[in-house]
Amino acid sequence: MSKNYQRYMVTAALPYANGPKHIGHLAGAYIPADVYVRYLRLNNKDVVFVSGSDEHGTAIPNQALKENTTPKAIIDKYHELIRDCFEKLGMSFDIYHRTSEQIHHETSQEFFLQMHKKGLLTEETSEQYYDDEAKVFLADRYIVGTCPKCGHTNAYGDQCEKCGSTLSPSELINPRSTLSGKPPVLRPTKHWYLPLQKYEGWLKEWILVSHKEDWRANVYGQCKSWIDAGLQPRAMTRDLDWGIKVPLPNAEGKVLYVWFDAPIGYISATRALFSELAKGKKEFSTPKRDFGKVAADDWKKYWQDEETKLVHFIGKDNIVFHCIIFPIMLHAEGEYIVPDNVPANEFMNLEGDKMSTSRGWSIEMHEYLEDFPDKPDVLRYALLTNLPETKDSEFTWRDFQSKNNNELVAIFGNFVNRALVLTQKYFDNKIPPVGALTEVDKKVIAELKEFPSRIAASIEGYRFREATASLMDLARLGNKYLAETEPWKLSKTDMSRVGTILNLALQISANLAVVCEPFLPFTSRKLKEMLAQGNTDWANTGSANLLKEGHQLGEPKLLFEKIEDSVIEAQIKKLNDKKNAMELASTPADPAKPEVSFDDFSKMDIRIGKILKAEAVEKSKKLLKLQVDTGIDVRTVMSGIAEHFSPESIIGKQVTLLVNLAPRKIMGIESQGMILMASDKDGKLRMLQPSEAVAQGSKVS
Ligand code: B3M
Ligand code: ZN
Repeated sequence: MSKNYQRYMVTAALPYANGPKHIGHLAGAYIPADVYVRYLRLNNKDVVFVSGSDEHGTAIPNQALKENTTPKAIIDKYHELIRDCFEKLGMSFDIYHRTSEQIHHETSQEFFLQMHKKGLLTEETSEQYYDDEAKVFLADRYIVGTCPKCGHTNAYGDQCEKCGSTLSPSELINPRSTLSGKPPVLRPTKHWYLPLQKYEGWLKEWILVSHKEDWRANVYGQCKSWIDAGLQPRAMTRDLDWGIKVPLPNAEGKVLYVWFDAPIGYISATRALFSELAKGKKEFSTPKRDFGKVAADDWKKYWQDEETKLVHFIGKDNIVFHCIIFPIMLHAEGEYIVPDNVPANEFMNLEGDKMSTSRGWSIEMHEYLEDFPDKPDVLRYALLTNLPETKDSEFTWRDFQSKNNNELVAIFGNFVNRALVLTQKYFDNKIPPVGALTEVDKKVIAELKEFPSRIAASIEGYRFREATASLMDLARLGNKYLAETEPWKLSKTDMSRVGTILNLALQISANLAVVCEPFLPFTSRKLKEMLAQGNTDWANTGSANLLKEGHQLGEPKLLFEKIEDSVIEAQIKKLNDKKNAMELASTPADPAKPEVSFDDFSKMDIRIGKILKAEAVEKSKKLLKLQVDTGIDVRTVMSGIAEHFSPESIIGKQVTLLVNLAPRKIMGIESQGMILMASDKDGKLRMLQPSEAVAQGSKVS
């Protein structure tokens, strides 16, 4: 902030292409980054905005295993899904790249080689877990065992998902490989390490001294505790068959550590962008920017020139990589600049619980877009007003509804609509002239003038929540102005006064159309159409003279629409249903009972019978009294299924029953056998029936 930079390089974390991404990710990195960049572009700043898919690391082959397909199929599928969602939500990346691209492999390998050549990496051999049967070294995620902290029997080598502890594979009790199920063995393996501790002095000066004031407290605090705890050498390579090959001889089977290559992905994305621009292949999205002739090498200005302000937008779980490890790489390599700021967000919870795709407690971007395809801005707004900038925040569907109905509709939309509809009614849809100004008018003009710089200061200080609140205050100002001046009451008596009021209201609307663009880009476009307004720079806003007298307006339309309770209730139900279904799918089946002999088993006489009669049993919620034709006889069976089946629904159905179970009295009635049912993990019962009807009394064996 202190320095006046010539250009900006803005990055948003590269999401793993191993699954859909949820709205917590949007709130963490993407929406704030997009607001920032759109704001810079409105100020005609030279800015490049990149993101893309992180397609390496064990997350990808892991998911391939789960979906029974190849890593390549996984990255292709999820890259496309995520890219498409981002586009529909208005993320204005100049390029959304992929780390599987050739140019990225080359860039990362060159980077690694350069560090190697400069002697910045050390080679060390250590003992790591190896699967003798699968013949591979096991990444932490491929080792499971008993958690030493809580006793959970399925903890991963890097983390126990039950108690949340961070673990290392050697801490697991009874470790076993997820590939073969066998206990892994320790084997020596060689890797290349980055001695982070050597850069402690530089880091202290750079972060702890230089950025004490301008970095967020949460980011600064995390960095400080890492540095204070003392840094250790960190392996920059892995034994894995999915990733970027280590470009050295004798490095068979070794790939670059995903956190080595992923951040370099920002650089390769920029390279790819400029190589396309240089070929004239791609339109640069910065409006009004004169590039002159772009050379493929121009990417270097954005990464290697001190006059560039580099800003990384990320979530808090990525802080150490973006504030410590990657900057050390950039600094050590020698040619590169380091970030000016890393405005990382905390997490956004959902309806009182942590957001999690794997537990089904999430709103995935594509799920939102399927249900609200015409409302990208409503989500942007609901998230922006609730960003976890200083602490974890929470998304609720009720809050989403209220932000839409009580703010976007009732304030923003209502104000603009009144101004436009009245102008259409009284002034033939043309901007009326301004007459003599009253005190109220002068006050509103003075207040309007303040807004753009106030919002700008918030954005430049990475306080996007505050910026969004000010944006809504500008709409509020307009609403209040109309409420105070009541032009609809003056149409009979003082048309020139009505004209002045509407002129000013439309000037405020035109300001809103520009200033809301970073936050609500789709609304901005719509509003500009309604006002028949061209592009205006941020610098020219704050003026009550954006639209000239006599200017012909477009058709007024509604900017936002009310969201009904039923829609919100359906979303809450959908969320709960998804979680329950996921829980069911991930609950392991009960372990097997102790072994029995064939003789034991063959003592049981199991038959197919037909239910002839079924009736409720007085004073019992659980029991039904059944008459069953067993083929041998017709008998009475008392069955505890009343909570799962109504009597009418099972009459005439075939069932499986144990016919030689000793009779016993239940609620005073003798039960002569037992109906067999499948009980699901949630306790729900389902009938066991032959796939086609068979004669009553058919044996089951
Ligand atoms: N893919 C982790 C994540 O998606 C990682 C970020 C890389 S940023 C260079 O949160
Ligand atoms: Zn545990």
